[in-house]
Amino acid sequence: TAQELALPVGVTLDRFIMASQSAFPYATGELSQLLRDIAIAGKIINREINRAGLVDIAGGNGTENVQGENQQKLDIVANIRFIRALKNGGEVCAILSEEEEDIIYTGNEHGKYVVAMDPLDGSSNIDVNVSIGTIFSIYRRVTPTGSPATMDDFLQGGRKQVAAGYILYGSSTMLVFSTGDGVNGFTLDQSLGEFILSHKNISSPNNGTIFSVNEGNYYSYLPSVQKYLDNCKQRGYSARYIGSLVGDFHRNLLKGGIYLYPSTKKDPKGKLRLLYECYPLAFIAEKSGGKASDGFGAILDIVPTSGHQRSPIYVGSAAMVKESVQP
Ligand code: P6P
Repeated sequence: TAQELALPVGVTLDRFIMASQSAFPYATGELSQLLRDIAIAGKIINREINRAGLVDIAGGNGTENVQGENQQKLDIVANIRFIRALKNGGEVCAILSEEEEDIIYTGNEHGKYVVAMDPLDGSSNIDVNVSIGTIFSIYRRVTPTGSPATMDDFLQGGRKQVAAGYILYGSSTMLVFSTGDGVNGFTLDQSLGEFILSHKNISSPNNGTIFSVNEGNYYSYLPSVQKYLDNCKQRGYSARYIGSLVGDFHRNLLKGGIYLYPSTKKDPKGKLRLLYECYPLAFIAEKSGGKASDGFGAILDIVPTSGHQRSPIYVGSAAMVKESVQP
């Protein structure tokens, strides 16, 4: 497998992809190219984010996205940049983005893949300089190449993802992804403009003492969730919640912990989106030894019915997720 490849920490993303590619002769290289295209978009968005304080693009621009949320200008910039990178790369025939209700056609009707993405999650944190992230999920299309993609290509279910991951724009910028064989993290070397393998074959601790949840919703949670949170506090666990999913998820992935966004009175189906937030992070969680549940079963086993549907999510260290969803 790619993990057995003698790839030392420090190799570039390109070198890693080429080595992994040779480990999978059947892979014809399109997915490799697609991952490179995502990395390119990440570098461009990283540059825009780092300028956000300097150029007047950080503030809200008055329009609303499909979520009814006030779009930050960087939301729009990130959405445009990702679409352009995937369009130019040629491997992707269609995109489903949090920022747009309908499928975005790239014109690459012979592209074998579709991508569901949240181009910039947690974008309300931009103005206050909190880490934000891009989340992506990749499927091989099921409709015939040469024809326009349909929602069938996006509603295949979490276990049909061929790859998924995120880019975290934090104290450093990291690309973390899996193609189904382990999870690897690459840190952007700004001086080289290269993603460098920094976290090889990430294994998420089976247990942890960090819980990430919006305590402000405590009285709106089910009694079973309240009981779990009470147990965390009685055990003296650390509460860590930065209001930015990718940042909270990534810290818990490395250190052990659980992120919960249960159903609330305001969001009875949960707040987070299944296709481009819950599925990709559940994929990363499971491929690194963790778990992801909607409170009833594995997130990846949820049968999707619409592109922007929401789901409750309990994701992170396996033992913590198991305990958190006990009735
Ligand atoms: P709340 C950001 O809007 C987001 O989608 C996630 O990044 C974050 O974890 C969550 O919502 C925060 O939601 O309701 O706690 O403010």
